[in-house]
Amino acid sequence: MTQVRTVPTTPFEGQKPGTSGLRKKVRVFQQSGYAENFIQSVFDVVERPEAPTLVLGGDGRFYNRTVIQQAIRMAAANGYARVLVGQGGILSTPAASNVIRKYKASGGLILSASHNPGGPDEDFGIKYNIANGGPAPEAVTEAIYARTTAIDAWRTIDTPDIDLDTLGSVLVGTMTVEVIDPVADYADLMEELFDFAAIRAVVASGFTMRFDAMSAVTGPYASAILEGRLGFAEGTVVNGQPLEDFGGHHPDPNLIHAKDLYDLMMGPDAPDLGAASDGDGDRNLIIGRGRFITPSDSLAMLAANIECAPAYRGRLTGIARSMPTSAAADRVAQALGVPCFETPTGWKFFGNLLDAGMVTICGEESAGTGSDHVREKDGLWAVLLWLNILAVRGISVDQLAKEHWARFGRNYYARHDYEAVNKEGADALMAGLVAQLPTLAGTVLGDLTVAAADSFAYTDPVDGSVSANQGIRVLFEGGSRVVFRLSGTGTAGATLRVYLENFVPPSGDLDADTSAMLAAQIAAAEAVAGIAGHTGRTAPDVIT
Ligand code: VG1
Ligand code: CO
Repeated sequence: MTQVRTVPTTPFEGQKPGTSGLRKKVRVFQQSGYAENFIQSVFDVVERPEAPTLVLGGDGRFYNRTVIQQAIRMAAANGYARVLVGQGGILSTPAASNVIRKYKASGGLILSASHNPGGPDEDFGIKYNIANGGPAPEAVTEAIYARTTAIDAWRTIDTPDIDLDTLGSVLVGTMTVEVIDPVADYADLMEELFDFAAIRAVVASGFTMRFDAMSAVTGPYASAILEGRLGFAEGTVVNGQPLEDFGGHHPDPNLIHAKDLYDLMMGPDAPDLGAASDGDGDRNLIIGRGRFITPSDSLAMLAANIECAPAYRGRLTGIARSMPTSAAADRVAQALGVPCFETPTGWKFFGNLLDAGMVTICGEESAGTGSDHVREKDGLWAVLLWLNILAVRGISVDQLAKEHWARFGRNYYARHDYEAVNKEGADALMAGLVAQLPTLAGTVLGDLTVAAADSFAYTDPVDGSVSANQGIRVLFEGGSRVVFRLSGTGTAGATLRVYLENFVPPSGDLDADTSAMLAAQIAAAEAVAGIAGHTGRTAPDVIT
């Protein structure tokens, strides 16, 4: 048997997983032993049965292959019986979640920094998912972090890199490594969930779309499903080749980084549907001809129409949304007579609700939507559900949106991001808000009066665990609100997110300009938080 080699090490500071795994600059990960310390810490603390299987894959960004090869050697030295790795080291985040569940793996390592840019000077990340296919819950990430602060050795075996590009099995020590097709299982799952025949029929009768894969991981998935199985014309998928640096762009599907798509959809040559996904394939952007759909609205509209999709017919048990996500979904839940849960930001908080069958569909304002088919948000899934609904109902995105608002009212919504600001300033801003909390109710800020304000804390209804300090909520009389949070995925300084929401009932103006509808909330946010003073910024970097 191949000899296990134990390599002495000392802890690195700051190996604390954030909203979604450990994310750092590539240069940080390239320090000798950095990735190894973290991976060994995972292996040291996570639950594993006898002869466990590990799933391994990533979004194809720079440094992906290096860490995959090292993780295979370390898995062999740490008692894994089998590793399933995506061909070329590729697995989108939702596809990895599916593979973990389908092949009953004990967990998986997903190598991605998601929507963060890639390349030698940009970002890398490692995330561990548990046996249900979902992101490790906080108790597990905290145990991993604690282990990183005390680690003194990692284990490996000395064996050359395996061929990641050829499908099939090889032995690494006594462990089997199977290089699997990253797309096939996922595409099969999508075909089980949705009415592909109905979609094929509208495509054949002239329905068109553009899917921008942003040179990230969804290219091969989108090509196989949209052009391959559904019959969309060749060229429907653009930027479909995964690149190590995403072509120098941020693989973040929003109106800034997917501006070409947005411009196309607002212009005279717009296809029926425009969509995009992020670095690791778990986010989605939906734009109809002349009509952008906010992710919060998308969740509500998908939930309201989920009966159109065969796999969901008659089985919507509940809806969950992250706290900063608009309350549009709450109104749908109420109308359908199912509960709506409000969780902290990050997909890991949906896992228990999904496992317990308490919710069927979940979403976040950050362009994440998903269901109980896997335990991650799923970009292409959301696009396919939209296609399924449009095909079955025979209406446009714009018509569907207008009909939805006429029934439920409209939650005008925007998020303002102040990126890479000074950390001390951002912390001071948040501390200033916390200090004001006891006296904010009743305060008049311009046209608005504060009804209540708090620091959001969540008690998981399944296991009772409590997560405090999940963002500051300022709720105004009349139902509008402002939420403040610091990002847990950034790798430089701090990123302040300000979430703005204003509800208009069906009798109100349903087709107004979003920034005009949020002007009072924007002014109130500045007045209460002193954003310019604390960050030195007079305008956000990104508005989504
Ligand atoms: C952001 C989003 C959050 C999302 C997370 C991971 O986190 O706000 O909703 O779950 O990214 O998404 P934060 O802490 O930066 O606000 V992904 O697609 O980057 O894995
Ligand atoms: Co992502």
